[in-house]
Order: sequence, then structure tokens, then C-alpha cells
Amino acid sequence: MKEHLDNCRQAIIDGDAERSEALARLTLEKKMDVLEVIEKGFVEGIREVGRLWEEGELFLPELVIGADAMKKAMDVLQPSLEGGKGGKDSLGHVVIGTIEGDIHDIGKTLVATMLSANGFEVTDLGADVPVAKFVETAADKGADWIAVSALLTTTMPGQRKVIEQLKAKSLRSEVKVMVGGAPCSAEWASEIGADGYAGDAVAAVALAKGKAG
Ligand code: B1M
Repeated sequence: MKEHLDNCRQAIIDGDAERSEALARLTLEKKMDVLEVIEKGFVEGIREVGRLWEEGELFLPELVIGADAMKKAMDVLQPSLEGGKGGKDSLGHVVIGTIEGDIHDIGKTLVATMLSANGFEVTDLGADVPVAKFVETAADKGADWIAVSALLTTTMPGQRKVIEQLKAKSLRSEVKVMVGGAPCSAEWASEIGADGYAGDAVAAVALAKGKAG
């Protein structure tokens, strides 16, 4: 397993989409733990790409190529996580998206998949989602949770705006708000008055379950 995780990580660092896709297929063929391979293999790789880019060792096109290799692997693996979808007996409805100005969607999509696989009905608004869209959709669907992802320090304030707009529309008591994404933290969630912060997809499911009932 360790060797497989290392290979997955390295394929992303090398920006080798053909290899990352093949390794994702091998993960399914060998019936390995898909979530473990994602989190400890592929995600480690893309975070390393981000670190190397920040240090000036990689350039933007290489960041884009790494992200493409990551997406290819996720396209293969994500369907296998979509076990028991929500529905009539769902644990609740979650409206999720990445906040406006922010196109990072790999982590948000993984969280959406895991929520769905664990019995929540999920409306995924995608990335670069305007504040008003979160609020309107949650009101239309009678959602239990709004989950707002932000990967950029410059877009994090949008998470606060979602809460402010819920208050302005007297909807704050109707829907809970969770925040997530690399620069977010429990402190940030509490500062902006969110109902919780989740550091990864498993934590997001636990948080939604804990507050859903
Ligand atoms: Co960008 N980028 N990027 N990027 N990118 C970061 C975020 C950065 C930290 C890289 C760095 O400097 N080391 C940096 C932000 C710095 C800052 O804000 N201080 C950065 C930057 C600067 C940029 C651009 C501005 C670069 C430029 O153009 N000059 C630009 C932004 C464009 C925009 O959005 N307007 C940009 C673009 C891109 C790509 C397009 C190349 C690509 C994104 C592709 C895509 O998503 N479709 C990309 C990538 C891949 C990254 C890094 C390397 C990896 C992000 C990722 O996919 N991680 C990232 C570095 C990093 O995060 N360390 C970086 C894997 C993913 C599974 O993890 O998203 O953290 P993550 O999600 C986790 C948890 O956070 C959590 O669960 C997930 C699963 O465990 N989670 C939630 C996430 N959302 C959640 C929501 C929840 C709950 C949990 O409920 C609400």
C-alpha cells in the first residue's frame, strides 16, 4: 500500500495524468481503500505541488498540469465513493459550493461526494458561486446546511457574507453554515459566526451528522 500511495503522490507531482488515471484504476481493481488512496496519495501530491509552486520551484503551468492529473484520478475514483445516495430518507439537505472569485473545486467536490455517499441530499452549486446563490438555493430547497468552501485568503470573507446575508433575510435560524478549505480553521468559523469548520471530507460528514438531527 505504501508503495502505491507514493506512486500516486509522485504522479501528481510529475503532472502525469496518464499515470495518475492508471493508478486510480489500479486502486479500484485491487479493491484498495479509495478514501485512503485519495487523502494519503493523490491529495498529498497536489499539496506538494502547491508547496513547490509557493517556493518558486514550479511555475503556474505546472500547477495547472498537476491539478489536471489530480482531476483525472478523481474522475475515476469519485463514482466508487457514491454509495448510498441521499433521497427520501436522507439525513438532510446540504447546499455546497466554492465561494465567488474562487475556482478551486477538487476538495469541495470530494466533500460533496462524501456527504452524498453518507446519506445527505446534496445540491452542488460548483465553483465561483455568488453569495446570493447560496442563500437563494438554500431557501428554495429548505436546506439544513450551507457548506462554503474557500481556498484563497482573498475569498474567505465571502463565507462571512453568506452568514450576513442569511441574517439579513431572517433565515439564519433556518440553516446551519459550515466552512472549509485549506486556509480556514475552527477559529475562523467561530469568528464569522459559522456553525462549524471541517478540515476534511470525513470531518464534514461528521459535522453534518452531528448537527443534522
Ligand atoms: Co491554487 N492556490 N491558485 N490552484 N492551489 C492554492 C490554494 C495556494 C495555497 C497555493 C500556494 O500558494 N501554496 C494559493 C492560495 C494562497 C492564498 O490564498 N494565501 C493558490 C493560488 C494563489 C492560486 C491562484 C491565485 C494562482 C494564480 O493564478 N496566480 C489561482 C486562483 C484562481 C482563482 O480561484 N480565482 C489558482 C489556481 C489553481 C489551479 C486552477 C491551477 C488549481 C485548482 C484546480 C481546481 O480546483 N479545479 C490550483 C490548485 C490545485 C491549488 C493547490 C495546489 C491544491 C488545492 C487542492 O485541490 N487540494 C492549493 C495548495 C493547497 O491547498 N495546499 C492551491 C486538494 C484538495 C482535496 O484539498 O481543497 O484543501 P482541499 O480540500 C480538502 C479540505 O480543505 C476540506 O476537505 C477537502 C478534502 O480533504 N474542504 C472542505 C475543502 N472544502 C471544504 C468545504 C467544507 C468542508 C471541508 O464545507 C464547507
